[in-house]
Amino acid sequence: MSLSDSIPNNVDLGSDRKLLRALEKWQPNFLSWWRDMGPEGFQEDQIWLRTAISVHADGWAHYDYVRMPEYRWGIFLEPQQGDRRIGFGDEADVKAWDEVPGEYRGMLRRIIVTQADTEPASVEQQRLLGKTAPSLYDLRNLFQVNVEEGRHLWAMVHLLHQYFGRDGREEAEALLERRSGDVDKPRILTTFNERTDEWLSFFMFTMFTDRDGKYQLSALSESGFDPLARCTRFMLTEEAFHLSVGENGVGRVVQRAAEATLADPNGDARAQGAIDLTTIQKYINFWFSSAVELFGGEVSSNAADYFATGIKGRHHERKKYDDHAALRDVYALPVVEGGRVTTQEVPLRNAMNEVLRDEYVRDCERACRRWNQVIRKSGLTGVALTLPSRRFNRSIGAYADHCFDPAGEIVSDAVFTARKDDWLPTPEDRAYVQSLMVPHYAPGEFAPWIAPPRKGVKGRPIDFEYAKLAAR
Ligand code: BYC
Ligand code: FE
Ligand code: FE
Repeated sequence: MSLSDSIPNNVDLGSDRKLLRALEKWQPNFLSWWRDMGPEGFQEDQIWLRTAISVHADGWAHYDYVRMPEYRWGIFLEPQQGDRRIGFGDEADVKAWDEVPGEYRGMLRRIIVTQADTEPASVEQQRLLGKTAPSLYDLRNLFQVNVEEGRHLWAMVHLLHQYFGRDGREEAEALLERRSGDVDKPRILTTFNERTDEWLSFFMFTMFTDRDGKYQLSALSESGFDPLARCTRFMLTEEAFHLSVGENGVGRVVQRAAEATLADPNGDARAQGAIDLTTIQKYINFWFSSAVELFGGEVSSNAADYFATGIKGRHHERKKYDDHAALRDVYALPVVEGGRVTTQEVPLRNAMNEVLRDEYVRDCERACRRWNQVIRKSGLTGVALTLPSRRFNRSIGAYADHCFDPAGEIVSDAVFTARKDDWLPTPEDRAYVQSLMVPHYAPGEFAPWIAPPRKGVKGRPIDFEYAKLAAR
């Protein structure tokens, strides 16, 4: 890879003049999008960031101060493995594709565009958060996530440019034209149009929504389209950090909530300037139910087609499964019949969205157990956080036409409406959380609603100057 290239890469861009020119034409549009829609008010400041400069274990995490518009967004793919075979579906064991097979072009383009669209969307959703960062440490983590989502956009745009010709280039332009939350040109998936303009939602988003990203990327990293597999595999190494920001961030808010509840004579965390566990639970209910939608319908012929064609596999398809055809088995799916929940057997291939959602839910349950450990350690007893049922508060898929309580039991519309404010954040809850959003920019200082992390970034102390901010 050559760092002197205008676009850092390990895909030998220099030898493909046409592709390089196309990407160099897209680059100023990306930068102009970044200036308009990236972190507002911090573009000139020096932020201590990690930059990927190669895919090797020692090279992909290079830390230094940079101004974000000067971040080196590069194109990196995991190296090609000699003779890679398609891992699943009807063409299992056939040689993996280095080019897009004509008959799957539409499907592949659609998946890549959907994946790509989420990356800039999240940057747009988070663009105002720097103004209210609870600490320099958190500010730096936010911007690290943002520049890496920008790099993920680059990674997907490279695939569109290299493998999809003219319509790929058009899709790449359109990715810079849609806007999160815009009524006329919204982002593709609903969650990416939700407001994420305070930090509790940011931590929930990186916990729950980025985690959907992990499982979607993992499924794509099994793809028979080798460039997509190699590209998403490298994205996953960066994604791990986003997930830790979310999981630890929620954990730190939970820790403060528990400590404040204990410290207050009336057990009122809000009176101590913290966020109460009841409100945190409602945010979990909201963001978890929003993120589980991202896996698509429980019964999906799209998912069956993606699997059959070898485009999108299961999480750890090669490592974890023996039967890569998935034609014999069925999936026992809870469905509503005659007003109650019963089980229906669905051919496994049609249930692939649900199989992936199962992995995701298990991972979220693990995180929730960790947060409950934080509560127990604080000494607070008799309270615990729970994940809602995946049936709760759905508007896509098999459960969308019915109301469920957080435990997953069917309830009437009237009961749901009556209890909604107990289950989901109210305008008053949101206003309270918003009222706490006051910036803390002195090194080592933290907002009173969040506990400091256990350790800093890359061996640096917690009070390290993670950003050199101009006076403001
Ligand atoms: N919102 O067969 P169905 C990330 C549509 S996050 C709106 O049930 P399918 C990140 C669907 O398109 C990961 N529409 O679903 C995180 C279809 O439309 P048509 C992003 C939705 O196709 C944080 C219809 O409903 N990556 O990386 O099997 C920060 C029926 O579809 C939604 C991917 O998603 C929805 N939630 O699965 C930064 C991977 N769900 O055909 C980044 C790529 C479904 O009726 N995407 N629909 O017009 C996919 O693999 C699939 O498109 C989905 C949907 C899993 C999303
Ligand atoms: Fe991403
Ligand atoms: Fe991410």
